[in-house]
Amino acid sequence: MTEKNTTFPKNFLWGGAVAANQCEGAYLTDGKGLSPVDVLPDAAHGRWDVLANPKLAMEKTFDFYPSHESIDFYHRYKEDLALMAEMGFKTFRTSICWARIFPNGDDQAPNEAGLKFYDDLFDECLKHGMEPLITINHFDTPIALMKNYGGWKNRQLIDFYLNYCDVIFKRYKDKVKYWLTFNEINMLLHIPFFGGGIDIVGEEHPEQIKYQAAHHQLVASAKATQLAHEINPDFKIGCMLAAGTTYPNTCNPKDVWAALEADREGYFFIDVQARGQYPSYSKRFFKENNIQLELAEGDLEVLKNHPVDFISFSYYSSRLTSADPEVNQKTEGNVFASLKNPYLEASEWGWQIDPLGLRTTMNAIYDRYQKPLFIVENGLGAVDQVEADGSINDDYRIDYLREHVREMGEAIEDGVECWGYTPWGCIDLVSAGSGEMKKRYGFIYVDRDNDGNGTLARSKKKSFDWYQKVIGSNGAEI
Ligand code: BGP
Repeated sequence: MTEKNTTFPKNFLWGGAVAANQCEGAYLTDGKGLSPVDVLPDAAHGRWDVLANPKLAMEKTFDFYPSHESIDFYHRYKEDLALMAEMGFKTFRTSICWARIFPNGDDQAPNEAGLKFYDDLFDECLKHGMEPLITINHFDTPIALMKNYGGWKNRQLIDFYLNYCDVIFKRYKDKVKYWLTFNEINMLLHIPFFGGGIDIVGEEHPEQIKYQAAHHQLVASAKATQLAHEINPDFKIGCMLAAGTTYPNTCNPKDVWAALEADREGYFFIDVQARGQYPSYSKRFFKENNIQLELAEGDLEVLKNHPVDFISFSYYSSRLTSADPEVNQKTEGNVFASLKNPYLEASEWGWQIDPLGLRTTMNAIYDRYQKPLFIVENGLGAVDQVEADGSINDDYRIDYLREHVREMGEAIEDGVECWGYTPWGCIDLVSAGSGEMKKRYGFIYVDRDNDGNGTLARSKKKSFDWYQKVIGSNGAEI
């Protein structure tokens, strides 16, 4: 089915997104240090146990580490970027792996081989006319910084991060314009090992530790924004939120209030990054939860003076909550607790599908901050079937994306300024949550299974042609 849709701005940045830690593989190549995913098994070998208790990763050797080879993007990126260019990508989102540049995080000098890899990668993007959109830290704080410093709960991480930023901003000054300081910064509260290289097991007051770590990241983000603008005033620096509006379970005012509070958990971060100060509600929240932030001199000033240029976010689903704890026990889906919404279908992994929720989320964020948006993740994780003739007919993925593109267009018609759209996992890669290969998001299929078998050959899915048409018509044909 082809429909007309003419709302997208002329220079709209259509593209796709991946992250170093989920696609590169080559986990010890060219002097790379260990990253969190390198010590995590897949779901079948206890991934969630390790995520909940990172000490297990330090003590135990697991049978299978999907990220060690992943889809070997490190060696195959030229072929992959050529396919993305064939789809017409205007932008390509990936991340720099911190441990490729500073293997221990606190090294005196950066690792030249790591820097060279990203030079080549960005050159290749530019050769194809794709603007690199780069996440500085995508669940990727070097393991050594966790072991030796306790991760982001330690204020020293701010300096290590800024040192890393200084090196990459200067090195890629003329190649990369769009930067995101931390992937899904609010995920720090839910998966502290991924979000901050933090182990909170056995801690007396985990909330205190998490919010202190959050403060360190927020200060690091503001200082990085300052540094970036000093190095190149044309740089555009964004924050990145795991977004998705929360609906109240009923029109009971208590449920409505619960939904507002649930959304504030994520907005908390963006309020600081976009408005430059801790939100008014944080004072009460900190008091009631007995959280006392340790601030250094100048912290509040730096937050105030260096807000981000734009707001990026991932959107997979809306959420549903209730004020009644008994009802809320029946949560399901993603790492974010959500009740089952009877009006929505769900993916095989229980992620509820809500295209209109994207329009609502875009409007809510834009109304709140009045800064340009960038949708840097969206998509459907599904099991794909390769037919005897090699074709992959992922109509379910096309349906998902079509409806989301349609609603994104509606939001733009509503007046929301949106710079671009990069669906997640544009090429199949290792899932962050489950560590599996079988949860696929791509337009490009990769021949590799959950056990690490397969040739790693790439092939086009049906959605490849669909997305090519969407980009070619600037969203007019969906
Ligand atoms: C986001 C992450 C990504 C990505 C995506 C899909 O939270 O930023 O890294 O993986 O979710 O999640 P999953 O891989 O668990 O399906």
